[in-house]
Amino acid sequence: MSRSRVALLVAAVVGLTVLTGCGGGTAASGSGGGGAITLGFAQVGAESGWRTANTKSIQSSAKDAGITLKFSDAQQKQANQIQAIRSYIQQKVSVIAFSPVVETGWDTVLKEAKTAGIPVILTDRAVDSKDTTLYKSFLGSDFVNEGKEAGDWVAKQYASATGPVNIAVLEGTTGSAPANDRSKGFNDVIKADSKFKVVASQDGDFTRAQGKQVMESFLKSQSKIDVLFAQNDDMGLGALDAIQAAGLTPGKDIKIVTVDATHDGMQALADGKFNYVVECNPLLGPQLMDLVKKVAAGQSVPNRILTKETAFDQDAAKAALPSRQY
Ligand code: GZL
Repeated sequence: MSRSRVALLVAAVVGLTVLTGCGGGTAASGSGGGGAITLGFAQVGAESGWRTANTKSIQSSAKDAGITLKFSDAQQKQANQIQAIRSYIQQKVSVIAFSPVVETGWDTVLKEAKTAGIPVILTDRAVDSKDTTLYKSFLGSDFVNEGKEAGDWVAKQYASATGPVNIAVLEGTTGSAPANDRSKGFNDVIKADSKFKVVASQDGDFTRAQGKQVMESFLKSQSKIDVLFAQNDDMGLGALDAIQAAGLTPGKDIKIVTVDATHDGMQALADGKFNYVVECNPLLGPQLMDLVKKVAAGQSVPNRILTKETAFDQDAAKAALPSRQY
């Protein structure tokens, strides 16, 4: 073979190596080949301080992880979340993640994602699908334990009371995992002692406006409320307005226990308007992005990852507030 043909052959081999080496190959959109990852995230909405912190965590973590984020706000409507998931399937994203606004009604769209070969990760809230192959993992809190913590605090506060102790409950969004499970955890504790009477319980949709409106109706219909269990800070903060408008002192005339530990909730606790707050950590972004990378690379991941959380009384809130991230 002539020198010039050998030179051409060598150049062609080197060129091919350089192309393959620097490009890392043309990975499929699933990024199994280590290419860019695109995450489609269908968020519940923007209903509360917790949700705002959760969204910020997801958006900033995706950026830090070099993951391209497609993000949608469903305004707390399941149909919008399903529509967003379908659009992510059509766009052939690498991974889909979402916080299901309610527990039921997901099997069909999750089967569509599975058929399309797009892995799904649940964050924050769970689904009631019996087929656990429809999603790779659940990352979030133990809502039953959060409800139990709130119930345990009430039981401790009124251990020496003879009762009746009248309790009002501002429930989260009907059908949502946090509402279902916080109610279960709370009721499992208080049903053990007949002095505890749930005299009013209603959906406040996790928002301040609804929390205020429902608390106003409770105060009109109930002659005596000793304790308010608000299943998130925002409904509790809305209830404060109603309680004060009725000439009552929150934290004293009506003891208030909530869940989330957002900044405004912790401030109300430090100010003595709330009495106890159970933490529910919204900062799921970093853990979610680690999961997305592993799932995109076809690695196996735990099917349930629970976040670490605590609870605060008024003194603990005063100490913790300066260093809180949300
Ligand atoms: C809990 C989350 C709940 C929060 C509310 O993980 O789903 O939804 O407790 C939020 O504040 O609206």
